[in-house]
Amino acid sequence: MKVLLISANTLRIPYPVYPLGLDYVAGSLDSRYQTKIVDLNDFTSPESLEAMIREFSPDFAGVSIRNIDNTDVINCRSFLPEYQNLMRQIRTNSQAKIILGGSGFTIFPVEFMRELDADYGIVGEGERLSQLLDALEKKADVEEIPGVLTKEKTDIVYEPYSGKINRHFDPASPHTSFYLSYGGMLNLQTKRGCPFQCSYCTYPHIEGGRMRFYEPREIARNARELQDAGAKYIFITDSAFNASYDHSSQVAEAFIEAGVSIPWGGFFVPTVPPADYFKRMADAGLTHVEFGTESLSDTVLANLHKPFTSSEVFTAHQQALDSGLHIAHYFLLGGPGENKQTLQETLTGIDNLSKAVFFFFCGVRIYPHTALYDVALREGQIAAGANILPPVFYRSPGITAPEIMKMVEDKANGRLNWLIGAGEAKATRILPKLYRRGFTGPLWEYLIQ
Ligand code: B12
Ligand code: SF4
Repeated sequence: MKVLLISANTLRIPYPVYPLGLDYVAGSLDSRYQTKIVDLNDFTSPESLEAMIREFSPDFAGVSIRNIDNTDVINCRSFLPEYQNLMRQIRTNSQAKIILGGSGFTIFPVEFMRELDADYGIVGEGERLSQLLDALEKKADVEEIPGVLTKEKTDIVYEPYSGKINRHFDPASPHTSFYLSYGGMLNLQTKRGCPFQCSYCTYPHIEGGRMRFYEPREIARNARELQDAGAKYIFITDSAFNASYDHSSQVAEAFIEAGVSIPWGGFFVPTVPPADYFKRMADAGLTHVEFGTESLSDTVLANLHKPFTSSEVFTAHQQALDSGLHIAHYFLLGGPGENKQTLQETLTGIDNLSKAVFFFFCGVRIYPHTALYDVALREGQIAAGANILPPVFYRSPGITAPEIMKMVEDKANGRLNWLIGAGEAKATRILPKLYRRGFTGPLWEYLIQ
């Protein structure tokens, strides 16, 4: 049996992202299957992709759907037409049964099954592919497998995967070379799940609300593999790396023991860390901290169900700064309770966050399975059962999106370290040039003033 796993994500903003999920999917399949991972970033023309599909002649094609759109309220771009095109290419060049999966798919499984007319889908963790293929081979009932969808079965059983999780990383694969030559960034997961319940966030739904940790020494071994393959930077993809201070500290210690010497970064919650936490992280190679701050108004933070207040943000920021780290804060403006006054509190509060980059998203996307979805439903902003695959953003009665933009732009006053929207314009202009010149890592630190 031949299984072709395709990463369909060609977005290069802010930089191309190594398809980590497919390493795990491939790692779950045993040697009975001839498995090949391909990445659309690696193909220079549609013809070369089609020729590869014909030549490999897969029995099954697993398509990884990561991004739905760029989640930019101002300049929104959907990737659905590209996925539809890929489906046509697979269908016309092979007899493969097509199986969808990935984080974007997991948010809107029924919608994607319909829009892409796929044969099967797997919601959540792709390790279940081996169970699905097994069942198909034995002509058993696939609908019994949690997370599996068919053309007929559209009700979904969400259940975290409890079997063995194994990453298959191939340093010699063509797509690994692509990422090494374009920014040098590879990625790593240290656990799955987020224990917090921020009202707008999809992560606990995608990965589960309970943290499931990988063994720190095993993660450090994986990190060494990436380093030995030539990675110049590692992004830790956990929903929030410091959601467990214990586990993240153990990972950092294991990095030191394993001789991981390349820089790394990830998403952090701006809660107050234990003494010396950031210092110990920096000793283990952490260079970039990306805080999911969202607001500096305590009213808005409470409405978004964030697990911290603004004063904790200032403390966490200072400790990271004192440890010599590069810091970015993400802001999500326009949620429930946002008005001119709360926005002003946020913009004024930013004056206390020295030497950082600020990413502003001026509209909160409504996703299913979130508390915000229920708020929007109650407020009549969306109708029950409405198709929200084309993005719908929450509208705060207290302020409009153009008013938010104007206030942020006025305060930004052209400063380079204030990036509004997905930052596509600035990123498209600057980043590819720097990567071509051999710069590596996320590079936003160059914007810090
Ligand atoms: C880390 C991360 C980032 C980092 C990535 C850094 C890096 N070098 O890796 C950064 C900050 C750069 C980033 C940027 C963006 N991101 Co992001 N990101 C994530 C995050 C938190 C984790 C992704 C990840 O790697 N997970 C770990 C791997 C192992 O899991 P996985 O890929 O999901 O794979 C598992 C399953 O999905 C499944 N699976 C995957 N593929 C397949 C295929 C098959 C066939 C099957 C059966 C199963 C399967 O099995 C895997 C193993 O269990 C997710 C949220 C989340 N918690 O999932 C958002 C997420 C993927 N990002 C999202 C978005 C929108 C973006 C941006 C477009 C934001 C922006 N406007 O700039 C950019 C796009 C960047 C790009 N070039 O694609 C969205 C995508 C959905 C959507 N709304 O469109 C997500 C889901 C968050 C959200 N808002 O809901 N992101
Ligand atoms: S926003 Fe961050 S901390 Fe909150 S639920 Fe999502 S991943 Fe967890």
